[in-house]
Amino acid sequence: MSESLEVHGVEKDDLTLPEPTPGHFRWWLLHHLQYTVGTDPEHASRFDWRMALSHTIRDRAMAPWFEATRRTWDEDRKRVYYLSMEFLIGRLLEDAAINLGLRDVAAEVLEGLGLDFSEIADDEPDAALGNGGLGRLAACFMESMATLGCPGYGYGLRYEHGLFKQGFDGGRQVEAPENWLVADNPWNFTRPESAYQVGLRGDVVEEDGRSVWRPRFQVLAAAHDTPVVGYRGRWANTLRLWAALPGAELFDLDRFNAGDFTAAAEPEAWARSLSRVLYPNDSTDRGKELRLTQEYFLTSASVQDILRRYLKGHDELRRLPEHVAIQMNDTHPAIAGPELVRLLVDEHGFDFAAAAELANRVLGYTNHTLLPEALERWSVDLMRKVLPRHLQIIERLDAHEVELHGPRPEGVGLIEHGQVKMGELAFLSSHRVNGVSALHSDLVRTELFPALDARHPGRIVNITNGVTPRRWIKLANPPLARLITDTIGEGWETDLDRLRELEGHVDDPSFREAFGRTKHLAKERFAGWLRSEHGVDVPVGALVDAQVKRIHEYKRQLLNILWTIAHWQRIKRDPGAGWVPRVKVFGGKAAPSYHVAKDIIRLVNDVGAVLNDDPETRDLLRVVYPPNYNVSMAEKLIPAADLSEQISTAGMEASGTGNMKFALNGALTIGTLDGANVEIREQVGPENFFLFGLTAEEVAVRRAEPDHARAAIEQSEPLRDVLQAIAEGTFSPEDPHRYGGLLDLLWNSDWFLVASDFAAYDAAQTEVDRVYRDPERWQRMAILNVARMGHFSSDRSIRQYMSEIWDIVPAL
Ligand code: 26V
Repeated sequence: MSESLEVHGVEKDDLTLPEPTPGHFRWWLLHHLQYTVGTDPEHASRFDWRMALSHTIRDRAMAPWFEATRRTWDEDRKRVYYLSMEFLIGRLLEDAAINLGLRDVAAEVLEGLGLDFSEIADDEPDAALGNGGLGRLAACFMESMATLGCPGYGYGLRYEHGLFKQGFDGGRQVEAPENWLVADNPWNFTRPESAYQVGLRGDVVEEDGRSVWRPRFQVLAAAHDTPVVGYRGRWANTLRLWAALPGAELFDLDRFNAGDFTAAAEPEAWARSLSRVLYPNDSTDRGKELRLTQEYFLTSASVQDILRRYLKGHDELRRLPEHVAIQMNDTHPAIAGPELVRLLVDEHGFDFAAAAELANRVLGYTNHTLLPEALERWSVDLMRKVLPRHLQIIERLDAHEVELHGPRPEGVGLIEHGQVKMGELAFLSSHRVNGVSALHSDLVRTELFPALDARHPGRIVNITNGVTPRRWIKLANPPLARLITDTIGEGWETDLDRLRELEGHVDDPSFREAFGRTKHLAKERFAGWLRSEHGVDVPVGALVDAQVKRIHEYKRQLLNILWTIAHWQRIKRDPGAGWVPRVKVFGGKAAPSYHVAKDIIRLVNDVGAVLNDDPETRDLLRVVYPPNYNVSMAEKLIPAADLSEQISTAGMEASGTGNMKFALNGALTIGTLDGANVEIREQVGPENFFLFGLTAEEVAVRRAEPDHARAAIEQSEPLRDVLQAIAEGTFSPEDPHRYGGLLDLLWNSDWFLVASDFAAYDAAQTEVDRVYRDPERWQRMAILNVARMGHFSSDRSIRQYMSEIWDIVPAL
């Protein structure tokens, strides 16, 4: 750790940049191109220009960044620390440019140089440091905290390889490593002065009646910071990502000198592996030592950093909760409870009960899933091997809870069947536990933690997710953003409830025409991208129907593609029946070891190949599945969509956030009563939402009925025809039994109730077509969706976290 040096005579004004007029911006850009990037304008590549542009914009983030840090110190403000294994931030350049108010001047200056802003921005790799919803939520939250002036730090891992790149080979998913860091990352600030030792393994010895952990290895956590600027550039927070480096003792110089280079490098490679790659599973992953070690590495480095920062300004750790809130994004950092207790007891002389109480007042836990296979459990043996001291503390915490609250029923403890249950640990370690939509929070209370809820009433609260309107309207959909500003004035970007004012314009013909144009522009842009990037043409003017998200049985992409087949069969039977032309867009990755999900991907591609090639139907129905769905693809697709598929089995999708992005951009939802769909429907009005399917309660009842799948299939002729076509090899003529496994699941178990919901889904889709044939009506519904989605701004979510969990007031 290196101390800062004393300097004299530096005034605040010494750091002030001139107003970003086009003239100055141009000068600055050319300056960076030559003196930072080291190229001259005649030879600069797209990459060089992107670097120069990023530096030019990044410079403007420094003033708010320093200012926010200074104010937080000077005013001794409480800070929140958001611990997350994932931050799915996507590209940063345009986002920063918009928030700093530099997007237009940058575009103008570039144009003067014969360059195009979007082309340069498109050169940036998408930082895919997350799997899906949980990671993207963390990114939206970081942006909202900065916009509201909530002093906050995101803590995560600096994965060398983000989520794998998805390709298709004969319709099958193939995975390739992702390499976002090979080129320079202009948003990174390496902080060599902030590095921590993270101990692993070893044993615990008793010394003078105290437990002392003697770790066998030390891995070094090195900080890499990215500024996160809020809208209008008034505040910036830090996203701090840890890279794992070998501690000095891990390099065996003697061995190296003896010529055994490979063996000497082995422990080093092991240390670096902790931040090498993001785990690509988004549900099942148990008993993997590397994963547990990664989780502890993130948590320990972060908690050490938090305490160091606190102790720089305070000496009384007992008052930690007045100054520090730590939010655990799912159970992945749930070792934070034991880690904080360990540091307080072993290094700061606290007694156990006081440490446990303090930790509880600091920590909060957000649950993002009820799927049993996604609830983390680690074997006691593994825990003993990797984190022996933490295992002791977990056992103490478990006993301590009984001391405080009395004996408890079977199945409530932290350790069961030789496994440590991280959900229960996170629950007991936290003063607040939150679900991410109203329905989900109810289920957390009644299904997941009923006994703990009874012992700790009031601990579970709901905070419905949200998304940032800066990225998901302003950046992704500039024509819509402009129309909104032209109609209701500025300010809606940070006060999204103001979108309601659009309702007054819903019958205004000129507004409606302009609204229609924004959708049309977005569709053209998306179609252009499909053509240039993927070489596929789609019919213009067709209804764009999209389902993009991780491929999971519970999300029911299978239901969507089965219906697509049924629709195709109907068109073929009566091609002249006035069908609404549709483009079915699929997007999403499957975990590499999730075989059923991979079969579904292949089926979608196989079906697409046949349908898109059918001259009778191709103008009326098309299936597209561009590979490698990521944040940047979402930014292009979502504004273009007419219909948003949110069709999970009720009770299984915790919230969804894609559902919010689509509705905010004027897509209508076809969906079940699941996750935040319930609240979206309430907000936009049931008449502006295509609802279908069993409710969560009905799902439970239906599942218990023997042979429910077979019964449902036998009742639906269209579904039978679809299954028969698949079984006959219509979509895999060279391999007719390819989908035998999927069909068997459908007929004989159908846990996700695809068959039971098929008829209702079919009816809802028929209704979609009926309404779409009346463009006035459709458009009215779309406008009302936009106007009534203000509730789902992540600013609202963050304000709720601040008041209901963190006890922090915004600085702005
Ligand atoms: C679990 C695991 C398990 C081991 C390997 C890596 C890994 C990565 C992520 C997860 C958690 C998946 C939970 C998740 O992403 N939940 C989603 O959270 C969204 C934000 O709250 C919510 O909108 C989605 O409905 C929910 O599925």
